This record gives sequence, structure tokens and C-alpha cells, in this order.
Amino acid sequence: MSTEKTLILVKPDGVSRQLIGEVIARVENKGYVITALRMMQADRALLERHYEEHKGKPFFEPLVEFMMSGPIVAMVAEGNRVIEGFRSLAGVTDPTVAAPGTIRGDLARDQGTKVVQNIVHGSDSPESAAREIEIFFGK
Ligand code: IDP
Ligand code: MG
Repeated sequence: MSTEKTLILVKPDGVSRQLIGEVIARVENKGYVITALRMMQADRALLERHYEEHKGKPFFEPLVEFMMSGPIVAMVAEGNRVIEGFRSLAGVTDPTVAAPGTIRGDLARDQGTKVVQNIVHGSDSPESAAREIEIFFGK
């Protein structure tokens, strides 16, 4: 049985607030294994691919611009049910209501911006994880 993989991003707000280590610590303390890691400046083409499911939504352009606004950290974490497990560690999308104890609930809040700034991204299904890992790390 092969263990599951997920793509995690520390978004530009997390990097600029020096929360890379905090995010990594939460992933590792939970028991998942980080098997790939890179810091990068994402370009528009990569982000439009990554967020293609949101094309046409009002927050799509602000989202792409926000994600290009500074460096991000991409990583692959592995472990049984890591996709679900990291989504649980991250908390819900809106940081105002994300549960305390989660990354978004503890470390983010509404900044009044067009796009929700919420520190991290995590894949939401095995299909998305495979697609997103290929975008950031290749085959
Ligand atoms: P997720 O990151 O929790 O999976 P998605 O619905 O996939 O949430 O949305 C991707 C990202 O787009 C979110 O993390 C957030 O930064 C932003 N976003 C999602 N919904 C909204 C919205 O309604 N308004 C503004 N920004 C949003
Ligand atoms: Mg999503």
C-alpha cells in the first residue's frame, strides 16, 4: 500500500510573516513526512494552471496577483490520509471562522482584501494532489 501525498503551499502572506517554520512544524508534529520542498516566485502561467478550477470567479484575478506578490514555499507531504489530515490542520478557507487550533484559525484573519489571505494551500483530493504536485515538482 503506497502512502498518500498532498501539495502544501505557504502563500506569500505566510512567507512574509515568517511562518514557514510554523507551518512545517505543524505538518511534521502531526507525523507527516515532507518529501519535497522548494521556495519560488510563482509566475502567472503556473498559478493559472494551479487555480484553474476558480477561473471566472470574481476572486480569481486577485488570487493570482496575491500569489505572485512574493515568494511562496511549495512542499509535498506524505502519510496515510494526509490530504484530509492537512485540510484539517489548515482549517476552513475563511480565517475569521477557521477553528482555533488550525493554521488559518490561529495565524490569519480578515484583512479586508479582495482575496482571502489564509497562509496555506492544501490539495483537496487525490486527483488534485497528483495534478498540483506535477505543476510544482514535475513528474
Ligand atoms: P481552499 O484554499 O480552502 O481550498 P478554495 O475554495 O480552493 O479554498 O479557494 C482558493 C483560495 O482562493 C482560498 O484559499 C482563498 O485564498 C481564495 N478564496 C476562496 N474563496 C474566496 C472568496 O469567496 N473570496 C475571496 N477569496 C477567496
Ligand atoms: Mg482549494
